[in-house]
Amino acid sequence: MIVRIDAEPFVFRLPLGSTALILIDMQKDFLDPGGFGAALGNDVSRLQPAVAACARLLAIFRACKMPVLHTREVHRPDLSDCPVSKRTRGNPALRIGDDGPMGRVLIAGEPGAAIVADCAPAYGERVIDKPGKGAFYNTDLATYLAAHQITTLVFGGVTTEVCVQTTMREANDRGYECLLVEEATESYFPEFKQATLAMIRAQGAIVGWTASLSAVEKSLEHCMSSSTAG
Ligand code: C5J
Repeated sequence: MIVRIDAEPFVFRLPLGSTALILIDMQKDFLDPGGFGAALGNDVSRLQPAVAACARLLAIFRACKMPVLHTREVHRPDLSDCPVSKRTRGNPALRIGDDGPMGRVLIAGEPGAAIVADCAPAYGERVIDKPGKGAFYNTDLATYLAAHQITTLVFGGVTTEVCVQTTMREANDRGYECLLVEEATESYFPEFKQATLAMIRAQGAIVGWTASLSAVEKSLEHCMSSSTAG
């Protein structure tokens, strides 16, 4: 069954049986004070609105019994998967792998690398650890999606113009139909968020679609109530 969502630049067709939600990097290291985002000089409070919206998307997809994936931008403790260029770029207060208030920055297993409580993965939901900005680079995401016959991805997460946009472009190039939920993504730079939304849907959805959370909710209402009934 195909559900139609009121989206930009035109209606998004969401096949119920082959769509997954993918939440990008809803990690303490980006959202909380003391992490990587803050070390780069950003005001992390700007990302907070995405938490409630992503939590709502999670509730919708779980109620519809549709697959949910989460990504985390993390590196191995020995940093063997972190290019020197990534670690040494710029002049952050803390570099990847340094000890910070939430443990070693962007290192797998450290407190800061965890997904924030309101968006925490539920049992059975796939978590993709990724060393890059894009979730397809050096991960088994493509294999997982192919094995589960997923053709369509609904996106939320942070930050809009970095890991969300990079992953959406990677997915688009691989033939996935991609929808970004506007309230479920945030940037440290509001103007970058708006520019990214515009870029994605420009030229007849050259990268994908965007839609409001309420439009997604409205279109999936029926499936939520029929999945939870009885
Ligand atoms: C960044 C991300 N901004 N998840 N990562 O470095 O967007």
